[in-house]
Amino acid sequence: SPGTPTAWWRGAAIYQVYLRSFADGNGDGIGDLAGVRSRLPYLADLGIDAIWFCPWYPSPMDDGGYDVSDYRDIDPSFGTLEEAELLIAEAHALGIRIIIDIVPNHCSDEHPWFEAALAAGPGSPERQRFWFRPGRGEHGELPPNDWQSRFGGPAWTRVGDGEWFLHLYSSRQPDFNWTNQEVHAEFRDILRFWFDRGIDGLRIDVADGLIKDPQLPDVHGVTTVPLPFSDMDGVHDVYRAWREISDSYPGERIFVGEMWLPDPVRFARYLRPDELHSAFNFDFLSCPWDAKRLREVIQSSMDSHRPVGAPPTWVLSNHDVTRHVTRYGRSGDTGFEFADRRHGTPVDRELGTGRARAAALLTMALPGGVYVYQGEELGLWEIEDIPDELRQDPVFERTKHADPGRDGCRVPIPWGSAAPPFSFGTGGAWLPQPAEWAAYTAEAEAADPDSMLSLYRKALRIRRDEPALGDGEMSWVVSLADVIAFTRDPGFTCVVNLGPEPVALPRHESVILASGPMTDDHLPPDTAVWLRTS
Ligand code: TEU
Ligand code: CA
Repeated sequence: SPGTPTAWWRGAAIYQVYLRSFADGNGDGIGDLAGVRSRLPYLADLGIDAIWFCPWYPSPMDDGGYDVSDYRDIDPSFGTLEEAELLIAEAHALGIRIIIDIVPNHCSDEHPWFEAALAAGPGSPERQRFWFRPGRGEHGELPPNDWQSRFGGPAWTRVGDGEWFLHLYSSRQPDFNWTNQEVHAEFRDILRFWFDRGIDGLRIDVADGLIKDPQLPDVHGVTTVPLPFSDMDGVHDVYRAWREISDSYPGERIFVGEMWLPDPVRFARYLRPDELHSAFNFDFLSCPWDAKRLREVIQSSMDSHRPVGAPPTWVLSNHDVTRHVTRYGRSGDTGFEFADRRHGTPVDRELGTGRARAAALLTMALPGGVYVYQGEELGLWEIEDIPDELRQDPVFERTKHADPGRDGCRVPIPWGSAAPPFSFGTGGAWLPQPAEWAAYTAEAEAADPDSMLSLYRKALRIRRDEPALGDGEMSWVVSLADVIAFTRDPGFTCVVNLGPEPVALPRHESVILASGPMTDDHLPPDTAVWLRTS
């Protein structure tokens, strides 16, 4: 079923924890489960409904844990399985649900299956769990096809015996072969393993991946759909089988898909009642701060989700993209593009912060669920001046430094104190934090009623108690071209001014919350307001 109308996830505020950057409990400079457990009261206080953990499994950490070597355990740098179970119980006691990441498209080159495949050699059943192929060219010295890794360079790497294996991401992330039934059975068992441990949902990494056209045809540089490695029909069979498993557990255990698909109708096919419950809507990540464009992406999400009965979700930032304070503070166009992180383009941080505050109220007022990426509630910005030798993201190396990678949005969270590591832990932080963060620690912001943290706390709590917000419908209010205005029933209006001049507020009974100061019933530029209307 698509869930009862009141199912918890339909309007949930879900907080994303990038574990190694969240809080360090043992002083080794890397975030861990002990750190999260110590900060659960902070998260409960923030007013979120669930936490989504980026991968916490054993991993050589070539791609921050998205290279999994054991799907049934916890990386020792993060803690133990027992600790994860304690964390799940403690979160539940605070009314917080737990979603974990699952990475079914690929594993680590240190996964026992891949090690076995290397040892067993060409033609072995072990190799058939992955995509091993002979190369092209006279001596097999060329990759089997022209597919490119999403981290740059060919999607194939050659092994000692001359065969090549496929990896859509780094060469340390071999792609599973989902034509092999052992892969299907293995993942179904992994799902049960974690549902049995009490998790409330799974975020599916590269959910449009998994299935490849077994002919492995060249794409000749085409990057638009349909592609032989994305959004193939067979992937829906996988999720129908997975949904039977989640539905067999009590409570609403959910799947959240990560699909980067340009076509909203094909996107919504994953959200059918017997497949995934929900998926990340990434439209805001590439949409400039422009009323017309934002209205269009909002409308298109509403239109594509309605026929399948799934609520949309709203995402402003995550661990893969430039933080939105920075995106919105870029001069000129404020769109975002992966391949063009535009480090060095001037950023007006005050402007970006004001817009980020308004965007928070906008997304939290829209129908459906909302994601909060750790640190966005503190108004953190992208750290662009990380020295090259400290950068960790494989994107940086694979693109030969053309793309600085994603470290700038993964800098460890400042919790308190006046100097790095800002109580992230007692032993430093795995990426350098800027001195300016002294004014952006959770502790400093908690004491300031005008801080981003105070805004998020108020907004998330109002959102949780306000019957008009979360799942449901909205109606646009006809307004000025630079203004976004809509109502939610009963009696709630959200207005966002994206233009250069203050605008008069519509008729209202009271102001519930504003993202910045207002003057004489006028909404200043780059400001949002929630109104009680009748
Ligand atoms: O990302 C999927 C993805 O295709 C992009 O978000 C990718 O990170 C980007 O193209 C790189 O510049 C997911 C995870 O969110 C990401 O962190 C992982 O690196 C990736 O899968 C591989 O597991
Ligand atoms: Ca640690």
